[in-house]
Amino acid sequence: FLKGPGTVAVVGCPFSGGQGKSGVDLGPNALVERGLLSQLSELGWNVHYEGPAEFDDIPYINPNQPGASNGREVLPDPDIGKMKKPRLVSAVNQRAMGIIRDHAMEGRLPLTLGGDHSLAMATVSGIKAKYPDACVVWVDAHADINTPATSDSGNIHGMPISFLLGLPGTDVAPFSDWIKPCLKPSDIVYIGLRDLDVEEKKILRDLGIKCFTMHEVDRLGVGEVVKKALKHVNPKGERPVHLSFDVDACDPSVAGSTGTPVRGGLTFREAHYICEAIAETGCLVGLDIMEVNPALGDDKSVNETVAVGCSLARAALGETLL
Ligand code: 5AB
Ligand code: MN
Ligand code: MN
Ligand code: MN
Repeated sequence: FLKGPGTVAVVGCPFSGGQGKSGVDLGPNALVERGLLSQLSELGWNVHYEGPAEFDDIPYINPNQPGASNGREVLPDPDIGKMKKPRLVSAVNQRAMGIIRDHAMEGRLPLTLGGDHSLAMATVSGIKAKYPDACVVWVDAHADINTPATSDSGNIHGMPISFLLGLPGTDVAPFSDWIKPCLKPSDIVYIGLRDLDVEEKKILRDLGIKCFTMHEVDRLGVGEVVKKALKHVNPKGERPVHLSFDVDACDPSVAGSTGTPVRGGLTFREAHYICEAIAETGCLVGLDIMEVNPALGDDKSVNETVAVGCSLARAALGETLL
């Protein structure tokens, strides 16, 4: 698979429908306007960018497009079970998946800019279509493994992993029209967890999914944690790696402008170290920078969070490699 700087396809996904706070749809443009594209060029990457993905024509009430949009008829999107905006989230992800899969098929490394983390349904499905053996490193304060039945909030950004694993209750239309369960529990490892729902803990235990919570980061140090995490999913260093980074993995003092901040997160260096260590493996085939919300927090927090989103992407794409 990919070695060294090749072509990175930046896929902006301005979408907030997987959760309740507006503004996370502004994340992709904020990262691009901060200079992400030229920063990646300077690292030696050939940067492919076609502007943000278009979701405005998707015919369901879209929190990013108040009222009817583009003169098109807008359909209602009532809850399915506890799931909020299920048709919209499914349609957006189905479209994003096609874009990401096609970039991967062309040999580009998709860098998806969220947008809320429901978009990982698209990113992981798209990467798995090209690299069936890919493993996933999920860096997040949360496990995002609720099923439609276990979720308290109904927010689909807390559920993408359950769909990718095909857990009970996820074989439901419209998602089942396009998502194939493509992950096994042994294909994923978590780093940074510290805010899990009771039912999520039970799922993680029952499936034996490897988790490095903040407790392990404290005990072992981030260096040892990443080493063990990579050894778990990629023992021979032969598997393609997809890194899904939710900026709320970082401490709120580092990345406060995000919808679900949780105290006690990764420091600036710990967060970057994880990305650097994955860059060092030479196995990275897909990258997500998710949940940057420039509408939350004061100017300082927004500036720092957007800057961290850019620097995490650079770190994962080899900024510190000699
Ligand atoms: B994020 C919570 N577990 O299901 C839920 O930010 C939070 O993508 C989910 O990690 C957080 O609503 C989703 C309480
Ligand atoms: Mn997340
Ligand atoms: Mn999170
Ligand atoms: Mn979040």
